[in-house]
Amino acid sequence: MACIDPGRIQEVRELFGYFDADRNGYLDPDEFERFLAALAEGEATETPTKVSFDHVDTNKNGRIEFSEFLDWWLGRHK
Ligand SMILES: [Ca+2]
Ligand SMILES: [Ca+2]
Repeated sequence: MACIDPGRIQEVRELFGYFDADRNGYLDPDEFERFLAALAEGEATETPTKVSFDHVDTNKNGRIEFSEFLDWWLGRHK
């Protein structure tokens, strides 16, 4: 990960924290569903991308850590 603006990371962290409803530091599938639903609404002008939980959960442990979320988000919003 080269040259990522720390402000950008902070933004993503807040987003992640907002949808981590039980504050355990991970997004479970339910929390991720809610996140996608909110994302789809916010992206009315774009084609909403259907993203599967497994796609973001790169180490396949059944929960999305912040690092996984960050990598996915930054890859998606270049
Ligand atoms: Ca959680
Ligand atoms: Ca994971």
